[in-house]
Amino acid sequence: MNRSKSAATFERACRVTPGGVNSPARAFGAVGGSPIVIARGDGPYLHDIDGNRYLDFISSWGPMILGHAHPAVIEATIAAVRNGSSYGAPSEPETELAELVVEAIPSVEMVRFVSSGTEAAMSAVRLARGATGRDLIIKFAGCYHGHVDALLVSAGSSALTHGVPNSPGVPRGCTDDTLVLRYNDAESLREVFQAQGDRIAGVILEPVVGNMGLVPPSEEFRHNLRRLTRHHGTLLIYDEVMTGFRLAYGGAQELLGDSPDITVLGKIIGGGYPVGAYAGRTEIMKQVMPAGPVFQAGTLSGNPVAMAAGIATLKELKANPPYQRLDRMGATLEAGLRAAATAAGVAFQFNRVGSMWTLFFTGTPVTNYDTARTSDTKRFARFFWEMMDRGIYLPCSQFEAAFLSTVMTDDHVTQTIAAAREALREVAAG
Ligand code: KE4
Repeated sequence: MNRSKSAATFERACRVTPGGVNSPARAFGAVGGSPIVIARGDGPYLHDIDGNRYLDFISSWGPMILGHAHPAVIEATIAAVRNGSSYGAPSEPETELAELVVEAIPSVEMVRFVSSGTEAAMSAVRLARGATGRDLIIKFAGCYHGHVDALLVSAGSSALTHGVPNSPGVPRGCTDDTLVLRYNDAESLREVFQAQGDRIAGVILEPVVGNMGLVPPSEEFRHNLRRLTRHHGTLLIYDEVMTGFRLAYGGAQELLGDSPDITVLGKIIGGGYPVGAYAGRTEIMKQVMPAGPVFQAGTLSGNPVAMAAGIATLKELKANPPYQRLDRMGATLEAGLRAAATAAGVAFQFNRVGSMWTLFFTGTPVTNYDTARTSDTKRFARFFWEMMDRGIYLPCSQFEAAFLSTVMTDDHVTQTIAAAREALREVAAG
């Protein structure tokens, strides 16, 4: 495929933007080569500026569950923008979208909108600390909650590590009260709560992980999370930025039958526009200013155009729930990719929940960050480019989830399996 215009444009971008991108995940660092520059998206496809078309499994890292340029979202945002783009004052769409979220998620009675998942996760952590009067926060290695100082901590090799910043610019003081545990490790959870449960403000996790590649939670892990947090008065925070309205209309918590204290949202609730949210029971959310003392604010929070996109997206998902069909397509894709990897003779694992999936290049079952990191990332990079050259755009890292969208069809799944069969043969040949 000719990608010369992408390469030239990326070089230009590198002169005026760090790394040529506005978010590191897009820079193809994990797969090598030069990122493709997108001209437009339509339905299940992305088109680059060289005129190549790709079946899109990145889905903008999750938001585009309805595919690109969905007519209902276009119509809603054009109508909204004709009324102006930002008022700095309350508007009805904010309340309409909040009511849709409250109606969708039983554990949620109140919602505060912000402009990104990072902002939502940061605010949720501050709320947990403010509401409990405690400082300690638990997170899990391999889970990502945006670039929140307190959560940018390195994943230690042991079951429990004290937060050590994993980025320059994060002072040690920001992570001193962050504990990092191994995902799906109920034993270390029990030990930490036994030792210092009454000091822990909150536990934050991805209830189904997308950010180490797809990793589902074990029943034991989830049961202990809810039991221990409830017993010790710690707030359980489900970061559903990726899984919210993706795995079920009520998110991973609906699919799993869980009830966290605070839910963090983003991506799909903005329909491709900048929206994040944190939400929970009234007694907790009423701690947030101006109702309560916990400070949080934002110029473009509840932006009317972004709200219109979110409302159109949720109304479409509510009116025509795609989840069973997405799961069926996912199962067909899984069976096909498993067969292709087996036929090629490569060591692999395949993890999937609904429309989120990851093909790991390792012979070790992937249940946490340690096992995810046994993957052969060089093989993944080769697979990524072999698929790109066959018009299939996968997430550009072994440690990301791929997404099916509602505008994909069985033919798209068949096409993807056929491409993977050829690509995996090339990977196996080395
Ligand atoms: P944003 O600040 O990027 O809107 O959301 C941060 C965030 C929070 N929580 C979860 C579970 C997330 O997946 C994310 C962001 N996800 C990444 C993809 N792994 C976004 C891609 C990027 O950083 O460019």
